[in-house]
Amino acid sequence: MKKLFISLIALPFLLASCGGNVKNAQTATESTSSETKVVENKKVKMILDLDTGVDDAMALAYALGHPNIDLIGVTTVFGNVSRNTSINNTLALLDMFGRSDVPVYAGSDRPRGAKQAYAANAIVENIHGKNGVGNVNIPQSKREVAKGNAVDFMIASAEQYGKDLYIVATGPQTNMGDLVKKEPKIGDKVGKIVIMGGALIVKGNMDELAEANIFNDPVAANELFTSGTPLTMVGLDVTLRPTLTKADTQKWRELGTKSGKAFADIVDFYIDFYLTTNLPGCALHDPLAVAVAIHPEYVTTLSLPMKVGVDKQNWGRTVADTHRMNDPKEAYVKVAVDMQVNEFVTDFNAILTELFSKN
Ligand SMILES: [Ca+2]
Repeated sequence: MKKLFISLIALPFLLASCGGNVKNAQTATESTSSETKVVENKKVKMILDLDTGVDDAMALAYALGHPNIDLIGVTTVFGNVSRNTSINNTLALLDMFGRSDVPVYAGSDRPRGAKQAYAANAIVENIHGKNGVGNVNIPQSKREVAKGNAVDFMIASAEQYGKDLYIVATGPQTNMGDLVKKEPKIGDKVGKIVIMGGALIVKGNMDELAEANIFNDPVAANELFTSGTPLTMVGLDVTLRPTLTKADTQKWRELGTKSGKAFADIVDFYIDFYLTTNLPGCALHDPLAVAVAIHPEYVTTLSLPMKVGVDKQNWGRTVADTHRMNDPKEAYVKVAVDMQVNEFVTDFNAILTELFSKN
């Protein structure tokens, strides 16, 4: 991977690691190993923007369990499920962890240009289950969705918390596109924006070019990527590398708690799908994006002027814009291209096990 990675560095001056700028590919690789113990040792406010399927559920659990994250709200979008199912799943999961204090806001229910609300198809249901949580029955919440919409909540939170606020979006980027249009300076106001989506140097998972979140609304993703908003893209280049097996979920089940048993069943459904691919277990797409917000040392990034294909041939392709390559100011998207797999998986398992042992 490292050899492949270094050979791909056509523009060394653009290379950066999340921990700070470095001068060339070799030092980038070295700096990754030297930064493995660097942790942002502060508690941050976080908003998650979710299309709550199985890996969003794991991302939510990771955020709730992480000692450095204060989850102040969840905004919802369509994707793995409809927007309304995303709301219901998020409310139910928050109840499961005794966190009915966390507000859940409605975001967009459809991609740009769609005439009707999005509904999941059979392919997505085969991955996440008809209900988005592996067809596992979890008690529905009696709580209502919060008043107000997702984007207004994000903007108000940015005003309130400023650089202490991190936004992590792990569904289609429709709400995020709306956000940068309504508040073009959002990137200057908040501490960090991280998204799960895209594929730079590996092929997509919808077709050769496109990753699913981006594929579901490339127009909105392109609005975000070309808005001048600094963000970190955590895509398939890294998210297919850490995996979870049924040996891991069995340990959750053996905790004997409600959440441990429920999550073991939910994630086993997801693992069953991945076992039909060439992976040994399920990928950890969304939780990795949350982890990278708090632990930038888990990934090495390339800073690039990114865009998203919106024409038929390039639908959903996340790629550097050759017309902006020579302007360093345009390289505001950090694309994760390498990662510390063991460090993340160990951290992820420790945090979820601790959370499940208490709920
Ligand atoms: Ca997701």
